[in-house]
This record gives sequence, C-alpha cells and structure tokens, in this order.
Amino acid sequence: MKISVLGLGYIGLPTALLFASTGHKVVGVDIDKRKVDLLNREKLPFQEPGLEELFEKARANFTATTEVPEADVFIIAVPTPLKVETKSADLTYVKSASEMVWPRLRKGDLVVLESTVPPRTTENLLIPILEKGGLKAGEDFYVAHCPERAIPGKTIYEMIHNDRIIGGINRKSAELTKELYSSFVKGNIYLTDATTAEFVKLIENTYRDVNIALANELAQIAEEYGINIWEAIELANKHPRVNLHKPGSGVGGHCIAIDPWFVIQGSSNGKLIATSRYINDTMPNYVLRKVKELVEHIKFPTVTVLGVAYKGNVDDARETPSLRFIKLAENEGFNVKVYDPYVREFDYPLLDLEEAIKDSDCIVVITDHDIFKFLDPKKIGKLMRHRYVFDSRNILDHGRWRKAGFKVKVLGDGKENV
Ligand code: SAJ
Repeated sequence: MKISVLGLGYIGLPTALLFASTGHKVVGVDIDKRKVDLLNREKLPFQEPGLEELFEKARANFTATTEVPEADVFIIAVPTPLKVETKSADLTYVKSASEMVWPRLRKGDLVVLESTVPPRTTENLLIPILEKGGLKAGEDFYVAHCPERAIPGKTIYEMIHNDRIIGGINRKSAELTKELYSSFVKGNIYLTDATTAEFVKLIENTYRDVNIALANELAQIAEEYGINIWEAIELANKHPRVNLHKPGSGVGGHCIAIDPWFVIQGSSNGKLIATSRYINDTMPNYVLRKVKELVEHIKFPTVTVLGVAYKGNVDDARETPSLRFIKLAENEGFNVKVYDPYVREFDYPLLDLEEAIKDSDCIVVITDHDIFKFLDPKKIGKLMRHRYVFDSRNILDHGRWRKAGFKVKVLGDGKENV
C-alpha cells in the first residue's frame, strides 16, 4: 500500500514509521518544512523510547514532504488543541488536512482520522470536505476513525500492543482499516461506528480525570477530618472493585486535561465532568493555600518548585499544574524558583538544583519525578533560609526530611505541619 500520513508529531511519526517498517511505502506530510528537512536528513525531531531503532528499520520505505501525494491510504494525525475561551476543540488542523486530502482522493482510497476529536467530527466535518471532489464516502472511498491510545514515554510499545478501537462510517470502511492496522498492531482490534469510536477515546480519558478529581476532593475532605488520605486510599483499594486514583497538585498533559471538554462541548449535560475539570484545575490553588499556611510567618517568602513536567519522569510540560501554581504564588508576592532536571523549555527560567534552593524558605514538590526521592535533605537544608517542605505527591521519605530539621506537610495527610 502507498500510505500518506498527515501530521508528523508524537502520534503521526511513530504511526508512519510503524507502517513503513512492515513494508508499506509511506510518505509523511507536515506543514513544518524544518521537520520535513530534518527527517529527510535522517534526523528525528523529538525523542521517544525506541523511535531511533524504528526509524532505522523504516528508513527504506519512508520519505517526508510538505505536499500531500496521491496514495491508497491517507492517515490524518494532526493536533486538536483546546480553545481555552470556549472550552471546545480547535479543529483548524483537521480541516486544513482534509482540505489537502480531497484533491488527491481516488476511487477505492481509504481515509483514517487518528486525531482525538469531539463526537460526530468524522461524519459532520471530515466527510463533507472529502466529498468536495464528487466522490461519495462509503461507496467510492472509505473513511474510519482510529484513535490512538498510547501513553507518552511508551508510545511505540503501546501502539503495537494496546487494543484498538476502529470506527468505520460503514462496515467496509472499518474492515479495510482493521486489515491495514493488523500489519503492526498485536492487540485486539474492535470494530464499531465512527461516532462511537470518537466517544470511546474521549471517555477513557474522562474516566481518569473524574477519578483523579474524586481523589483530589477526598484529599481535601480527609484533611478537614484529620485523616491521612494516602492511608485511607490504600485501605479502600483493598476492596476488590475499588480503584481510587492518587490525589496531587492537578492534572496536566495534552489529553486528560482536555478530552473531557470535547465530550461535553456538544451536550446539554456534563455537570460531573465539568466539576471534575474545575476540581483538578484548581488543585494548584489548594496547594498554594496549604503552602501559605506553612510559611505564614515569613514575609515575602521564597519557594522552590520541584518539577514542572505534567507528570513524573517525562520532559513534557504541556498543561502542567506547576505553571498555574507559580503564577498564583507570584501574585501572592512569593519569590518563586524552579527546578526540573528533565524539562528543557518552560515559561520560567529553569535553574540548577543549588541555585533553585539557595536561600529558599520552602520546597514544594509538584511533579512526582523519581529522582526527587534521592535528594539529600541534609545538604539541601544547609542551603535554605528556612526548612519547610510541602509534598503534593507524597513521594519523599518524610522521616528523613524531618530528621534533617524540616517541617514537612504532605497534601491530604490530615496533620498539622510537623
Ligand atoms: N495523575 C494524578 N493522579 C493519578 C494519575 C495521574 O494526579 O492517580 C495526573 C498526572 O500527574 C498527570 C495527569 O494526571 O498530570 C495525566 O497523566 P496520565 O499518566 O494518567 O496520562 P497521560 O495524559 O500521560 O496519557 C493519557 C493516557 N490515558 C489513559 O490512561 C486513560 C493514555 O493512554 C492516552 O493515550 C493519552 O492520555 C492520550 O493520548 O489521550
């Protein structure tokens, strides 16, 4: 098959290379000329475990370009960001990619939308554009939605091994897509209609968001009762049908903090989902309130934020709760210094550890990087002006920090600051 993949980002590029590595001829298309040039010079535009090796295997069957060529299959894997003002999907890129595809469509071709989209996007937006040339979807050419489910950091493994949901606009579209993806997918492939597939992808992430919000609300309630939420959750999860998630400083990333809005944007329901978004989005406010209690006697305190990645052990700071925390803290007159050994690009200067903790009054752990567990509180304490630490992810060895003279507060531990 000749496959054209539109959008060579975190999902599009690995997808294109997986198809190429199984013998298909793949042309990757991106509007970013710099990225295209880089790929044609055999360099990768970003890092992901296993991507180098995959590129090596796929190279003979892969080229990149800025123009959509004729092909048997078109896969659209462009971003669908959130429009912040309206809390709805920005479908500009899906539209422009489809506009690039229709002039190239021939009878018998297949178009697959991989991008995460609100329900009915395939039916109401994609198909009308693709039919502009006079060919009829479902008869002259085929269309399906095949959302990715891979987690950053394990993208390639999960693309191959996770189960897939494929939603066709008719049975033939779904079956053709299944046959195609079977060339590298080892997980089960389940077929449904396009709108259901769109919905399924979104509700998976909504499930996570709502459950994290529940954990965050319970952490705040436990705090009021003087109960340690971490112990309580561990015990509750001994129940065979309970799986409470972890509380923390909030939810970031390009999926879980966004997809729930796509579920409710076209619905008159969605109170629980919107409230969950609100709870998770305002966790940085709660963390700041608790930090303020900790350092209330210090005038113009300096706090050190540990971690700006949206989750532990990754270098990705998109939608990170740390940014909100920092802005709120600055508004309160705090001096904020930031340390994250993984993240390269951020809105605030990223300092080295020593600079970040020097003369600081309080350390605030926002991201659960494993590396923070190995910090030496004795050494750190010596550099600080006051020894306070707020652990929003419950990852530090608190006994050790207390022994080094720190006052330690853990989110939702139900204790006075000890
Ligand atoms: N978090 C908590 N408490 C928890 C779990 C996570 O506060 O108990 C926070 C994390 O710190 C992070 C955020 O939630 O800020 C999301 O992290 P994550 O690891 O749960 O998810 P993502 O965004 O990296 O990837 C998700 C995955 N979806 C699900 O697990 C349902 C992945 O499978 C999807 O493919 C991906 O979104 C996507 O592309 O939609």
